[in-house]
Amino acid sequence: IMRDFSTIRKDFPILFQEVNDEPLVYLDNAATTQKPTQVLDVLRHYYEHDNANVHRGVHTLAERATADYENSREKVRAFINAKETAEVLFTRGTTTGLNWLARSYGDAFIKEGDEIVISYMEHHSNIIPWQQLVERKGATLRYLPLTDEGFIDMTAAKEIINEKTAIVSLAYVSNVLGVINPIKELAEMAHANNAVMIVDGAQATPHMAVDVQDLDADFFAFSAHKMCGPTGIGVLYGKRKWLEQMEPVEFGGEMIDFVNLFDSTWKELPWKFEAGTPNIAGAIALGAAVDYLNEIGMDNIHRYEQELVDYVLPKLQEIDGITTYGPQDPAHHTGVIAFNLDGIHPHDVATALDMEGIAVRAGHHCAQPLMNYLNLPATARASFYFYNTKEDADRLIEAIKATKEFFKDGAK
Ligand code: C6P
Repeated sequence: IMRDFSTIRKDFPILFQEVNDEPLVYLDNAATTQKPTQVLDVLRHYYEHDNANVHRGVHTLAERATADYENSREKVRAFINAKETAEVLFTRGTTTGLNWLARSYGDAFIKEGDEIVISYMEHHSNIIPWQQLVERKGATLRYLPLTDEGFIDMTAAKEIINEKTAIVSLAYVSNVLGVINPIKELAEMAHANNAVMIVDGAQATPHMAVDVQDLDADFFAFSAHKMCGPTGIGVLYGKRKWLEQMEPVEFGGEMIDFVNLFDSTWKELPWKFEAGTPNIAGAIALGAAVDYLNEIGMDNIHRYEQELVDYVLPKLQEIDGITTYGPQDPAHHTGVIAFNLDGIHPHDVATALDMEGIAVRAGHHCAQPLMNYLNLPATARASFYFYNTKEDADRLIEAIKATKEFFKDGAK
């Protein structure tokens, strides 16, 4: 049975507070989501009952911690439909996953003259590791252009992804434009040119069902904190055939098999990549977040968020002097909505909204190349999750209207 979205808020105690004497409306979910009691309880239970280091002790607590940690890996495997748990690496988050790839896959496979293809809508985490890699290797970084509504220009993509391409690395969902990129089709284009497809799943995994095999992604990175889990834990999925050929990025305890004086050997997958004491509690809580999301159902979450967008985007577009970025048709827009108000700096918009208890982000959203591409210094951004409601949307609309009035009067 489907959970009733109107009662789901009860799972998130943090939402029931006042900010600046107004009930909080949290619309900064693309930055990080809130955590339900179901996840917080697991975190607390772990530290109160099972806390021990993993993979080392023979004592009971260590066995429990290890079993829970590895059980969580299995939950994540099923959640993204990876073939085997050996392909699921725990990281600190999306940024760590992409950096590991640039170091490990990049060092092993990228040669001078190779081309790495990203797009203008990428987050800095999916730009800078590649800038650094091409500099080390004498390779070239290329950018896929976007259409006016923020879609990847697929005609240009057909030319830019070619026999020189070694890596295509793209966001599944943009953290600014709210578009979903056609990763499956782009993966086919990459593979037709013997390139690997890397997916930045940070803004997709929390909001829709992900199937890494169906996408035919070679690698897929995401963060727990954007999907009801804690900060400091994330996942890098990779096909076994690549992970086996790659060297670990970090070395030390937990990841070794034998250590001699002058050389060492590594454990098998996935542990060879997980040096040092991992974020055990975080991984277990991520497993709890996966359970929680599964109970609601990723398809239900996707559908519900789409209903919110169908409701709020047209109302936003009706406001005089507003510009919303990304697709103008709500059917093609996710719950990440960047916007600007004529003549008011986005930071002032965010501050004014905060005075009304509404949390949105303002700035470049870690996507400066995109801001330059769109000729914008910054935007405000409201981003929705499944615990937001139409009432939250109404509060946002009213507060934006009030902000406009305030600045209009203030300017007189
Ligand atoms: N975007 C936002 O407010 P980390 O920080 O490693 O968990 O995730 C990085 C990251 C990578 N790719 C995309 C598409 C992202 O949106 C993010 C994080 C947040 O938009 C914080 S900058």
